[in-house]
Amino acid sequence: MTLYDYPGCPFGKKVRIVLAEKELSFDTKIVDLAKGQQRGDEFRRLNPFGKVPVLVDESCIIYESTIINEYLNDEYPHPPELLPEDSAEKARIRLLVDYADRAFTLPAMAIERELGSPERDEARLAAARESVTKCVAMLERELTGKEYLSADFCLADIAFAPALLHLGRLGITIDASVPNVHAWRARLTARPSIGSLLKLVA
Ligand SMILES: N[C@@H](CCC(=O)N[C@@H](CS)C(=O)NCC(=O)O)C(=O)O
Repeated sequence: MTLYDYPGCPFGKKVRIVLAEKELSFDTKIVDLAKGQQRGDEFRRLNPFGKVPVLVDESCIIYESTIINEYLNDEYPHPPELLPEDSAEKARIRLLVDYADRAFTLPAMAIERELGSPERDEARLAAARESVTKCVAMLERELTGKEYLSADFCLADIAFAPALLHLGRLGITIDASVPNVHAWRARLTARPSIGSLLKLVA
């Protein structure tokens, strides 16, 4: 199995967590986004949209981190099962995964980009911060009385993890004011699949 990835890409990290949870071995191929390799014909044959991550599992080529993670969970069903069985609960978890990508990870990436830009767009920065802050408030409510976003650790916990680990670097503090999120982050970081991400080149 080969994962096409770029260091620091939160969507690649989302896939790496599932690969680690399933104890699957894989090779990594770095697509140099800074050099525009994602726009080359060779990579576009794998993903016509020119984005990492892409997973190649024998003859199967998959892009979009959410689809890759669902594939891995279906194809390698040995523990842990990362989606609940109940259809309604499964739909709720899938909505949370989608929400994590759109309302948390992408705005977190926008904050990082604006903070590092010499021509910072303050309005864009404020909107991205507001989205991430609202998301943290939603998570605080969602995690009341729970260890994870579903009864067991699941794909939604995984979808939030990469950006969650880097919020401090973006000036967003997860502290005792959001005790459920604070405890959840500690629980997630204690899992080897997620704790090991902290050592990856950010
Ligand atoms: N929705 C996609 C997003 C992937 C994505 O945005 N990847 C970024 C790197 S983190 C990328 O490849 N960007 C290259 C480009 O847009 O040219 C997923 O979940 O896999």
